[in-house]
Amino acid sequence: MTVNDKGIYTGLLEAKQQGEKRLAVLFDPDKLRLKKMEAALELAVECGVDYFFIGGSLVVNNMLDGLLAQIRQRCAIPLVLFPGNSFQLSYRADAILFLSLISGRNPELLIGQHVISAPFLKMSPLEIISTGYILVDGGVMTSVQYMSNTYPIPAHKDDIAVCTALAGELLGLKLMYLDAGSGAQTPVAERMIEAVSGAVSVPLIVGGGIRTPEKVAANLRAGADLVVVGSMVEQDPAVIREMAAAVRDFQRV
Ligand code: 1GP
Repeated sequence: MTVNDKGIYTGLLEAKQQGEKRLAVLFDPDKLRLKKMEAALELAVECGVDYFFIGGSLVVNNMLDGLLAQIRQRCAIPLVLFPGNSFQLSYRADAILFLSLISGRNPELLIGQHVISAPFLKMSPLEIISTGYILVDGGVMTSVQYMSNTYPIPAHKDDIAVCTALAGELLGLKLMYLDAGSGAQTPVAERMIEAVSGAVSVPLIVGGGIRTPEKVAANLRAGADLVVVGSMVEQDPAVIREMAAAVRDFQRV
């Protein structure tokens, strides 16, 4: 639906300017079951999913390259790395969200891992999209919270989220990702999405704990430009249909 010769980021910027919304499905290589992945790929193509995000907090198995190759064989949906650490890199993707965990104060995830991966990325054909990653409390200890050793922003502290996103934008980060973490009990509230999207002009990604098409639509109304769904698709790939319909219906309104 959105493969853009000018690149993924330009595609996102143009979509934002035109008020178009995007949907990404997150595949965590550790959690994926082959049978479900095949169903998910088929539905993603059929329903016009815009991107696959690939990554996780651990990625303990050695599946990343294989997974990317498998998806690539079956469809042309852009593959965007969403790495939990500097081991989750591969030339087989199209782009990488070069994440800086700006809600946290762990220097490794603000700059340390970036230094380690910079030479690899500089040589790579990947499109590199610098992204401010803002972790918001999702009501439960998520893997990303534990693994990153950072405090998430409290769910009701919209002002902290806004100032964090603003600082990220002023530092030159090209995307903001508001995430309650995979499997969050409580997804990021619409009020916070609205506050952040009103404060920054870069495209806003929202994910973590999104379980219903209604929440997808509510996030888009609040100002999210791209919504990410992971766990629900892992449980039941059929949800792609209704999540994608929510994005499509939103564009029609
Ligand atoms: C996590 O935003 C993603 O970083 C997706 O979260 O797995 O809860 O959908 P879920």
